[in-house]
Amino acid sequence: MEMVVLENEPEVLMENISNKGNRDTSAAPGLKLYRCVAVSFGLLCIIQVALNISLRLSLDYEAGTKNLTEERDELKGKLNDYISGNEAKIKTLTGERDELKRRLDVLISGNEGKIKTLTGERDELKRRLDVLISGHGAEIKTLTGERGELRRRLDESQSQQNALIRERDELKRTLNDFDQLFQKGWEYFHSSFYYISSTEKTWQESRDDCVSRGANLMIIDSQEEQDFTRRFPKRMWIGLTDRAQEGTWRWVDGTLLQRSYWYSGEPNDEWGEEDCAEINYKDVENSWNDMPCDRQIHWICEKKMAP
Ligand code: 2F8
Ligand code: CA
Repeated sequence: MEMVVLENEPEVLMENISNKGNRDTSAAPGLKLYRCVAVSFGLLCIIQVALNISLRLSLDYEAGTKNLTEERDELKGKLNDYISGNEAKIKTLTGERDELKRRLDVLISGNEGKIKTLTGERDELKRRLDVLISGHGAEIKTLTGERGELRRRLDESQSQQNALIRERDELKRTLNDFDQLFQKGWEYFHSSFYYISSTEKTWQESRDDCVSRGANLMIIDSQEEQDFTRRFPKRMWIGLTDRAQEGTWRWVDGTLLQRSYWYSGEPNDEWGEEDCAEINYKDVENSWNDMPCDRQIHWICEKKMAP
């Protein structure tokens, strides 16, 4: 019977191929057998692979476990070596600790009474202080207020004292300045110092000299100052000029001339070249004259002091 099947197999196969996938298995028992063999072979392969993997894993695990065990044993050995090498030290330290504990206990038990007494005294003092504070609340409040007021007044007088010190120092400096100027021959009048030269220079040179002395040529802006100039019987340059613009007279600080004291007929700009002002006619109140700036005469400087 089987022989018949095998003999017919090529024909069956051909028939199956010509049927192009016809699922009627009853018509191809040989194909069924092939399939069984193929499936079994495949399963065997899978089982083989699974066996290989599990064998590999088992070997790795064993090796890992072995390593860990070896490491643990090595560490144990090292720890034992360390302990045996430091045993004496550990023993000494433990002994010392126990001795200290014992002495502390003795100390505490020997001073228990003292500690109790001190605690009691402290509590009593606290209690008495509380009684004192509560009994004198108003008094304490008043005293605190007074202390605050005294502090405030103290601060106030301190700052007043500081201000006085500053003022004193400023006055000292001023006094020193005054002293120096008097010694150098300056005259004091109405919050200004005046210097009357003993030599003669042009208007510009005179002005430069005043500046080098920390001053400038005199600016006359009051009747009193004009009268003051008459004390000096000299022809003197003052700080007035119309050099910048003919006919517009300005003081050396840049201000325009307001009240003037020109002598009668002045300023006349004689020869068209008189651009600087002098005190000339000392016998009269209106004593000013315009003069060529390059003429050499005396001059008067003014240094204003703080009023
Ligand atoms: O008469 C006034 C006249 O006198 C002199 O000139 C002759 C003055 N000049 C000099 O002193 C250089 C003028 O300024 C003055 O106006
Ligand atoms: Ca003149």
